[in-house]
Amino acid sequence: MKLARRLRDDDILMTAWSGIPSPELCGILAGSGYDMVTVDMQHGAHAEASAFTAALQISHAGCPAALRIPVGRNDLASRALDVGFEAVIAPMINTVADAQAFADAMKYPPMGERSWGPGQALQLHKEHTPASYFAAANGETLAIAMIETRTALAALDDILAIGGIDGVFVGPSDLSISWSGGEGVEPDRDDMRQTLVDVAAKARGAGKFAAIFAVNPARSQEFASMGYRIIAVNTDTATVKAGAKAFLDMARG
Ligand code: 3PY
Ligand code: MG
Repeated sequence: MKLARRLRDDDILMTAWSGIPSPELCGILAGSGYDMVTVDMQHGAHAEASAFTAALQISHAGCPAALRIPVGRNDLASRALDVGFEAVIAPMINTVADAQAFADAMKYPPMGERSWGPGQALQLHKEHTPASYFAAANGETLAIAMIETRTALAALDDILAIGGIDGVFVGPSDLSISWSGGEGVEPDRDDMRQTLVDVAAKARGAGKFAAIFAVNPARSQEFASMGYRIIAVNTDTATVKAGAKAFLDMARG
């Protein structure tokens, strides 16, 4: 599967972020030059039907698909892999126990407790027989734990030490809420910058990768130079609005 290979090659992947529950729009984003498309069931409006159909549209456009599950929905993490998503992003992983439960849902024994049934995944990833999928899945499908509170930062080393966790994903908006003790949302706070550098370095030191959400797409190269390997370039809603504004500005002269 593509995503794990590209991360092993140390590529920098820009992901689209889909909250509008349209599989067709996901297919359009997948064909627009992004390296991957992430479907968001935490804050996005996707239900299972739109998310699972989006996995087909994204894959048919030749792009890897990731799913962000709602908080604690590890049952959906396993299903996401069964329908062909290559990665699952779990929000609000604050403790080693949170991370271990997520990893267990994502990995087949002996590493974890994932149950067998990758029906649609085998349709999408035709390079695999059932036997080769079973042998490869723990290495090729990615469990990504979101680090977005001070509690999670304190547990980061232990979360990174879990075999079934492949990478960590910084959510700077939630982190800024926790950082400020609930004073407000300020994802681009200067005083979080060194912590962002440290998270990427710790992930690499543990042989894992780091990802981050760029509310401001102009910060993407800065995040890449810190060592982040997956960068979410704002949301589909922001993307559509920016495109509409650019076209209208052009049309109105
Ligand atoms: C955050 O910044 O909190 C996120 O979850 C990004 O999606
Ligand atoms: Mg968040």
